[in-house]
Amino acid sequence: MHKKVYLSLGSNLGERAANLQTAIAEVKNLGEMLQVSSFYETEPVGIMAQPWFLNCAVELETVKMPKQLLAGILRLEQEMGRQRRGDKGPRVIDLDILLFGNSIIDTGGLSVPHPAMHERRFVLEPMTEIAAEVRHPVLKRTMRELRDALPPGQTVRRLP
Ligand code: PH2
Ligand code: MG
Ligand code: MG
Repeated sequence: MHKKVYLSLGSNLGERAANLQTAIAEVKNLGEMLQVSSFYETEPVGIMAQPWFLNCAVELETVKMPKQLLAGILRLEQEMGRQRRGDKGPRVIDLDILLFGNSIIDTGGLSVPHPAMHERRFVLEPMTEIAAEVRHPVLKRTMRELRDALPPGQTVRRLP
């Protein structure tokens, strides 16, 4: 079965835009890329004392199962030199599964929808750009509604 999947991509180490471009090119091996958002320069959320991120979101159509897709993503992060130190510090590349069709998944190592996506402007701005009317399967709100409901803060600037 073909499923529509949304991923969030982020980088705040090295050549951030080139890192996103490399990851986008590699994600094309995991399915058919349907949409890529603009890149956004975003204030760090969580640990503030780290460089600003570039973030984007992509829409992918895939026949992979969620765990297979996750394995492909983790392999790509490793190939791009991601150091996992068990923290939320700076990273060359981070790819997160936001939505996997309408699936609700909560198994060891994979939670979909991404448990924090509805709180993050760096996710919801690019998602509103490419998937404004797509509905969160748990919260039953669209990406635009979730974005509009965010409290002020979390600076996000769309790059030209
Ligand atoms: N990722 C995090 C934690 N904080 N902040 C921004 N702006 N962008 C991110 O991608 C990001 C973050 C954990 O993965
Ligand atoms: Mg993340
Ligand atoms: Mg991640």
